[in-house]
Amino acid sequence: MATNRTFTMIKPDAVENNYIGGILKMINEAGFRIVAMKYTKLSAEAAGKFYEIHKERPFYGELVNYMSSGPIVAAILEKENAVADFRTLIGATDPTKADEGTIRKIYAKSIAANAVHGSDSDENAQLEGDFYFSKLERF
Ligand code: IDP
Ligand code: MG
Repeated sequence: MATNRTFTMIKPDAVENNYIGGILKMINEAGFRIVAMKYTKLSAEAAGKFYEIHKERPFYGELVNYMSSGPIVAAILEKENAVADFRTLIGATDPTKADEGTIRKIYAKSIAANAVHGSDSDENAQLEGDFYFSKLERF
């Protein structure tokens, strides 16, 4: 059954390019409510742990380096059908293949530096939210 929450990160390239405001505006205008949010930076160790499911993929090292290269914004978002609707809002992993009007089409630089993360399942949304936020940090 679909839950009503997903997890996102605004990635280092988008933070560096001052796109936090633009991306949050798109998220709010698409009807997502912010449940939890923080501006933080992943250590290489934490990024490695967060992306452990991709450990065997050829780009894992590059991904861990990149995700620990600068600050990010992490957030839990709420909306009906949150996981699927957020994946639609962000667009394809590769911004050259992302639909017009999606966050990645507008803000992403490359397949690696692709502006935002979005959970791919309810189960991962729960795990990823728990990675960053305690119960007291959710509203
Ligand atoms: P997703 O973020 O659209 O769910 P995943 O396949 O889960 O895409 O990959 C996780 C992240 O790994 C991507 O968002 C991107 O930053 C990075 N990534 C995916 N494929 C490649 C690639 O072919 N080269 C470099 N980085 C990649
Ligand atoms: Mg993914």
